[in-house]
Formats: sequence, structure tokens, C-alpha cells
Amino acid sequence: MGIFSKFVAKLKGQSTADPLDWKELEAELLAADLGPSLTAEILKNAKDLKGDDAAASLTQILKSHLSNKPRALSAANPVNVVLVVGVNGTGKTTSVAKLANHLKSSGYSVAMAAADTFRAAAVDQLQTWGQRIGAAVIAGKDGAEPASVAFDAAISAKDSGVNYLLIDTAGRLHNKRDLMAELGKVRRVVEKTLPISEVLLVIDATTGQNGIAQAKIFTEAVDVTGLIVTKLDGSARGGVALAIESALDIPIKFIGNGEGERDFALFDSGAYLAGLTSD
Ligand SMILES: Nc1nc2c(ncn2[C@@H]2O[C@H](COP(=O)(O)OP(=O)(O)O)[C@@H](O)[C@H]2O)c(=O)[nH]1
Ligand SMILES: [Mg+2]
Repeated sequence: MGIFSKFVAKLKGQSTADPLDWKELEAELLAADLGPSLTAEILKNAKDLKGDDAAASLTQILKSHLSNKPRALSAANPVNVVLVVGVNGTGKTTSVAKLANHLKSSGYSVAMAAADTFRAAAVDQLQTWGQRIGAAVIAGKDGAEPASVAFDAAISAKDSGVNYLLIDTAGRLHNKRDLMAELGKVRRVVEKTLPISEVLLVIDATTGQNGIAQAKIFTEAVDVTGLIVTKLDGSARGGVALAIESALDIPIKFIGNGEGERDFALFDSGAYLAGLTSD
């Protein structure tokens, strides 16, 4: 049942909603992680809703809070470089592997670069994934700089002519200036060889409003083209995707809903909206 289902059901056949129903809806939207400002905005717009077409009108209102930018992953270049960024623990490395698996299943050739060189375990983690899903991993020697791994990976991807190069990065969130410098350096060295097609920001759905605040720092530091929202299997809060897009105006391109390589899907905005109001 969607977060708006009960409300829509109550409105059926009524000329207007009861004040008590508005209070209840407000509490439900906040509990669903829509955040105070989006909740207030939706409630304001929803005050005009009545009767049998409430679900359709509400869907229109909710849709206006989603991004209009394209959701499909860029395939414009001979080698498409995808930089994956985000806070530690959000699911970057896992998502790089899942995306590689998804692209391979769609018939593309893929390589992954282990540019989180700050933790040795992060390189091992990506290499283990590479073996599991059968995709090449480009890693540096111990203590290599992220930018040098990314530089080598771009040259290797161009030479081998893979369709996609996915670059895993470190998620150290110190301050905006350091983050900008670090990601800017990775971007510049890659761009000596290949253009960057996408920068995907990974957000952990279970962190709610706090995750959105952290994500904003990344969007200010680097030009993010799309989002991957992970751990939707662990989040009972169906509103989080809407809250994220409304706050950032960046399209969610993929979602993660488990720890396995197949627990990954394109974000279907139509189905998502329908799910919010259907029973
Ligand atoms: N339940 C669930 N766990 C996830 C998902 N994505 C990642 N994880 C787990 O989250 C933890 C951190 O993931 P990792 O990829 O290492 O995050 P990173 O630090 O951003 O690279 C790992 O235990 C993953 O298995 C997801 O969609 N659902
Ligand atoms: Mg990682």
C-alpha cells in the first residue's frame, strides 16, 4: 500500500477532506521521510483535491516534484566513463559491481577501476566482485593515488575499447573544498584520455533526510548527472525517492534493493508514482 493510498480512499465520494485527515496525512508523509518542506508543499497543493479523481490529480502533483531530466544511462561515447561518488558505506563499490553486471547483461563490455585506494579492502572488494561477475578490474599498486589509478584505467579502457569504464571512488567526506579538489583531480586526469559521460551519486535510502543533506555537498563539489538510491530493501519509507529528487532535482537512474548483483534495477518513475497512491 502506498503512502497516499489511505488518504485517496477516504476522499472517494467526498467533496473535501476532513481536517483530521489532513493531520493524519501530514504525520504519514513525515514518517515516510518526505521531509518538512516537501510535506508542507504537497499538503498545500493537495487541499484542492476532492472526489473520485483525487488519485489522478495527486499523481500529477507528485510528478511535478520528480526530475524531468533523462533517466537512461548515457551511451553517447565509444567508451562511456561513469564516475561513481558518494559517502562511505552508502554502497558505491557494490553499486559499481551491480551496474557492471547490469550492463554486461545488456550486451555491453565493461571494465571497473578501483580508485578508492585509501582502504586496501576496497580494492580487494572490487576485485572479488570482478571475478564473480566476470568483469575486468583495473587497480593500482599499494598506496597508489586515486587519480593515478583513474588515469591508467582511462588509457586501458581506450586501448581495449570497452563500452563502459566504471570508476569506484573513495567517499571521504571532509569538507567541500577537499572533496572538490580530489574529485576534480580524478576528473581532469581521466579527461586527458576520455570524456566523462556520467557522474553517479550513491545515496543510502535508510539515512533519509541526513543522506540528502550529505548528497547536497557532493552535488556542489562535482557535476552529478544521476543518482543511485541503495538499500531500498531496508527502508520502509516509500517517500524517500520523491524527497531525494525534489531536493536535488537530479534523476534517480538506478535503485539497489539488496546485497546481490541482481538486486538492482532501473528506476521506473511511472511505476513508483502509481505505487504511492494505489492500494
Ligand atoms: N541491503 C542492502 N545492502 C546494500 C545495498 N547496497 C550496498 N549494500 C551493503 O552496504 C554495505 C556498504 O556497501 P559498499 O559498496 O562497500 O559501500 P561504499 O563504502 O560506498 O563502497 C555493504 O555491506 C553492502 O553489501 C542494498 O541495495 N541493499
Ligand atoms: Mg567502497
